[in-house]
Amino acid sequence: MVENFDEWFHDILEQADITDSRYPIKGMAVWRPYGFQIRKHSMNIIKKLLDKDHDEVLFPMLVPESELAKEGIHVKGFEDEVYWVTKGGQRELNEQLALRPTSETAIYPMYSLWIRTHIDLPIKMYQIVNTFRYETKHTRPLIRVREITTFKEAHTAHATKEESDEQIEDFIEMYKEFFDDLGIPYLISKRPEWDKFPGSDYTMAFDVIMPNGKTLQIGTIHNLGQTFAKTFDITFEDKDGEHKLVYQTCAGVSDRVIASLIGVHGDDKGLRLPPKVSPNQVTIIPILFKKGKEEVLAKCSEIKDTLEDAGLRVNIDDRDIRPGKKFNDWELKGTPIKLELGPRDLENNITIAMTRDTEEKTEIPLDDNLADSIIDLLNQSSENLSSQAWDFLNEHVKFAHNLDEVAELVESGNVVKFYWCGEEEVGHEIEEKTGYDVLGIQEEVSEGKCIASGKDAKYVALIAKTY
Ligand code: PR8
Repeated sequence: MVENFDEWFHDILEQADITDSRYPIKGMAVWRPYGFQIRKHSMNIIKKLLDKDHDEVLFPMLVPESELAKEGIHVKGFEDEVYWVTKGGQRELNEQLALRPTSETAIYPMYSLWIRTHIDLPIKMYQIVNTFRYETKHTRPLIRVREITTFKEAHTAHATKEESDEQIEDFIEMYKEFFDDLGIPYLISKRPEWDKFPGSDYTMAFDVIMPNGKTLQIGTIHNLGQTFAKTFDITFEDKDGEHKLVYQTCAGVSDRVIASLIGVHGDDKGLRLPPKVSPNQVTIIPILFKKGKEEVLAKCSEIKDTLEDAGLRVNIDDRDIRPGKKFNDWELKGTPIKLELGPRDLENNITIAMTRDTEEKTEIPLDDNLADSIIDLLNQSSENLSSQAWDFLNEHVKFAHNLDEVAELVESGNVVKFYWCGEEEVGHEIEEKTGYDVLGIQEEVSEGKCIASGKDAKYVALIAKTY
């Protein structure tokens, strides 16, 4: 899998019924039922986190050209990626309409209408929608798509700079909680100037290391300062009676969350899904013979009811095919626990639980503690997937003292930390010489020399091969 991760990833999406890329538009795929459920459970986690202090909204998908064009730097960043609607039926439109590549220019003109005084602040809103980006780099399902089907975007406005800085910290904590829940390990860094979100003051990003050593950006948090407030005239009357511009932030995750979930936990046999997002947390596989068939099936239903009453998602695979084939199928689909029940188990009043993460078999008595025993196994499975993934990430972050070492370490599948003077030109030089991308700054330092300029280092930064 590690040897050819991209092929593995492409195949598993089709084999495990996640998405179907045969849809006849490049960069746009269909979510199939199994994939849709993984997506739904994952989004429910982030929705729950956001619902604590954000309001969910829904803005139109089309943005008038005049609004999109207002913020110069922002539109420059997206001009090559926008899809345009130019006709309504046979008629040319008076003004062409953009399919939102992101929704700042749809949302902020309305913020300008809604925000009047300090009482209206802070505003914290989010939506989960599809956005469109005409990506020119090689498209890949879930990783680089032209229709981002699962775009969670949050947009906040505040009275003071301090509050907006706190909001950035809050988003970082929220994303940590979200990715921790999915067992997805991450590196957090401040993007270099040349890679920040168009129109932002600065960008904080979460990256994961995929099994082949390439990093994938899985979440971004942008401090927008007052740039958009100036452009869209978002002002409020403060307590002192003065009219002031708001400070803004926004934060986004995309389909890449699902890509990383699949990538970091999967193995040669297929998916390994964390119980929280697995469509089925327990799959019951009856072992049927002519004799005792009805009794076994009845017991399977009873077990299903018991586990469902305890709040678990359970299915019975009673397809008329060999049990071996069922085990393989559910291994591929990554169901966390398979429960096997045959006539002999029924006689002994036990079931055999097989956990996908460890591939261990445990005999579980069919008594009043059944649900508790299963829940224990599921919790262990979550923890185990998460700790395996974190171990992998931690083992693949190395420190390099010179550019040769950077190349050596990145080529053997690592993300590399290095001392950097922080100068933009030197950053570009490092990227050009190595052919890799500077992810961002991890921490400020007062020791060490820059690996490219030899000047005093200001930062420890990260460099990697990226998606
Ligand atoms: C914003 N505005 O838009 P961002 N396929 C899959 N995922 C993608 C793609 C793509 N083609 N392009 C970007 N992403 C801000 C924040 C509202 C919300 C992912 O930010 O441009 C990025 O990796 O950084 C990122 O995690 C997220 O979408 C937000 O995109």
